[in-house]
Amino acid sequence: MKKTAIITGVTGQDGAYLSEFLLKKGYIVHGLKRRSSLFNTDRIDHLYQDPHEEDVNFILHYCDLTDSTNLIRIIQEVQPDEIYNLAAMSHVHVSFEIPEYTANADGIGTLRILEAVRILGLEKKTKIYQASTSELYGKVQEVPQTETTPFYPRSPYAVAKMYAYWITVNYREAYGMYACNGILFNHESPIRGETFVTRKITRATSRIALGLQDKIYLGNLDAQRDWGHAKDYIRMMWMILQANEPEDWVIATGKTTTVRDFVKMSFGHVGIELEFNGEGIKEKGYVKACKNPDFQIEIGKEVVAVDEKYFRPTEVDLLIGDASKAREKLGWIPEYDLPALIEDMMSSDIKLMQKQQYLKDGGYRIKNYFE
Ligand code: NDP
Ligand code: GDR
Repeated sequence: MKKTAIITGVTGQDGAYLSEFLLKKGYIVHGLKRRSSLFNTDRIDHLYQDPHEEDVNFILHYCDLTDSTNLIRIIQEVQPDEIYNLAAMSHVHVSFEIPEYTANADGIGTLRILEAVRILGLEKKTKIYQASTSELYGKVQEVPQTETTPFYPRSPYAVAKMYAYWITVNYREAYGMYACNGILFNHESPIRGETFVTRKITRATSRIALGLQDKIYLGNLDAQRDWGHAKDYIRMMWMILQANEPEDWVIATGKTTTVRDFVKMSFGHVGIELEFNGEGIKEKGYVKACKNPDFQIEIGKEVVAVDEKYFRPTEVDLLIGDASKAREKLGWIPEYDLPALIEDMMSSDIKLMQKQQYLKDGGYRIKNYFE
């Protein structure tokens, strides 16, 4: 018998990688996507199977975490062995703009899934993975952060995720459900959303190197993050649900890097050396040297500037995780370090931007509707 899994947030970065991973393991995967006015399935188009064919293993359903009725109906229909709750309004800065929606989707949305499983009497059948986050640690209480480090959330996103974390623990303890939190530190990839800082940097670096853009504006360059590769982290989501006991797990690389150094490494990847001068919002990054003959970039050119609008009302300054428990008990070993992650993201974005350059050189431009 094939195992059946539901993945919420299937159109997101992790949803796409996890779908491919589970399909390769022989699962039947039911992906839940919310309605949008355009197709937004780019990340999973390569997995699409025509529902009219026989033996379809990848099935998409419309679903929104703010609507418990659709969750109950789909879970009843599918009777899943595993549910991976990856759907969320996942942007920390944006959560300050839409705090109520964030609480509803990220916090109460998790409750809706747990409660649907309980209402349907699937407590002993269905295992649940909750996408918890290092943002729970927020204001630094302890370094490195482990499963026992106290939480101090610093954004509406993190507060909503804190509710989701504890309601998952509560349903496990109250109803004996196999429900677990993966406390995942930042994980990135070539398909990371374009407004998260790493992808924003690798896209802009590629465009600047190719002469398509002059500079990038960023916020807090001093923030430190423990960045890993999404491919390593989604493998761990699956391992968490295969463990003997339901528990909560930290997943991290154990190394931290500033945003500034991530910028330098990305430019370094294409042979462009940067130097930074100035402080706070006056800080700027300049081209110091260019060792790559493919890129005609002027020495001394200002390519990085700070814009206050990217600062958050409350910031998380330093994240660095200790994943010893996952390493020792589940044998998790990440395959990517930060240089390998940057290599993967930069090679992908350079190719993507070369396509844009080709179109630009060919005279293509987007026209207005009324032209
Ligand atoms: P993404 O932002 O790439 O994907 C989020 C997914 O959730 C998208 O498919 C999105 O749909 C969907 N979604 C958003 N709101 C709703 C809603 N109301 N109902 C149904 N679906 C919704 O996030 P990631 O893949 O990076 O992260 C996956 C999960 O892990 C998230 O919960 C995130 O908070 C958490 N997390 C992520 C970390 C990271 O570093 N990536 C680290 C720790 C935790 P659409 O495509 O339509 O927008
Ligand atoms: P984060 O990721 O908030 O850690 O949440 P993000 O990449 O948005 O920010 C990381 C750090 O970079 C600083 N920063 C900027 N951030 C963005 N987005 N844009 C900028 O221009 C910029 N300049 C500096 C930020 O201030 C921050 O300190 C991610 C999400 O995936 C969450 O869903 C997840 O839970 C956590 O990671 C772990």
